[in-house]
Amino acid sequence: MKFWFHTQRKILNPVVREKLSKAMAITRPKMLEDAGSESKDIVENLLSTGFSPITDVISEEQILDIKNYLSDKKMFERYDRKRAEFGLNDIPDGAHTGSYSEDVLSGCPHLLNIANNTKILEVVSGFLECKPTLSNITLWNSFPSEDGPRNAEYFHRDVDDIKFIKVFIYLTDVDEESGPHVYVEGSSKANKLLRIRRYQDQEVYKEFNPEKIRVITGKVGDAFIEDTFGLHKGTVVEKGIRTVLQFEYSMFPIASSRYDVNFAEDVVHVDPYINRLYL
Ligand SMILES: O=C(O)CCC(=O)C(=O)O
Repeated sequence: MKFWFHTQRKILNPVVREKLSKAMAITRPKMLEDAGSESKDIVENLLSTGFSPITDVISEEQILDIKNYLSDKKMFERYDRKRAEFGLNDIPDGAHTGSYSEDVLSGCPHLLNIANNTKILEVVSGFLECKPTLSNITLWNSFPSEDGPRNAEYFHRDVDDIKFIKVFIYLTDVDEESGPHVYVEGSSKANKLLRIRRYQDQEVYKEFNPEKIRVITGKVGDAFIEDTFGLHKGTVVEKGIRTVLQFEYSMFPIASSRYDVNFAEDVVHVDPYINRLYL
């Protein structure tokens, strides 16, 4: 798994990545059900811009249950796992993010159900051209901070597999001040700013039409699906707490995820191949 992960990270030309992913898709199991027209439209959007909203993937009750469950759980700083864990009532100074561990998430209601939403799986399999592998489940808070951007609050590309896609679900209202996600439409196919590193805003604005830089605000429960090989970032939160649930789907397992936890909920109803890393 590690060998493949590091090999594909050396292949950064989008055309070569696309050709290789198509060849790889032939070796993967296929999705047998035909996708609905809404899902097909979303796939078209993803292929042309790298981004699409996706509606009706989570219910109000599910959000309430998830928040209730997480209310007394500890978090870790997403990009500094060695720091002491903390709760929502004792967020340390300087923390930008608080992420829940795989152990905590494995007991959280509904997550596997939502990850297996029919529309999501239709879109993801259409995009990947094979049966997807659910390869990461993340849920984190972003906190207000005054010391400028850090880590994923700079533009960057994810290079997790030869082809992969992420679903983001806002679990709080997100306006311009609450750290909206930002995506550069068309950048997943652009042959520039390809090195794996963080980019300053000015570098991105110099290379891409500012009209293509999409700031994604939304209400609690709003969701979007994104090819995060394209340039993207979170923004620094000025006010409030932004909570995001994220699922990643790829062709192969990804080396940065932990797969030693069992999300036992609803196992009867989900596809054993798609969910094999979490069951
Ligand atoms: O916080 C955000 O919106 C950005 C997250 C991100 O970069 C990622 O999950 O790949």
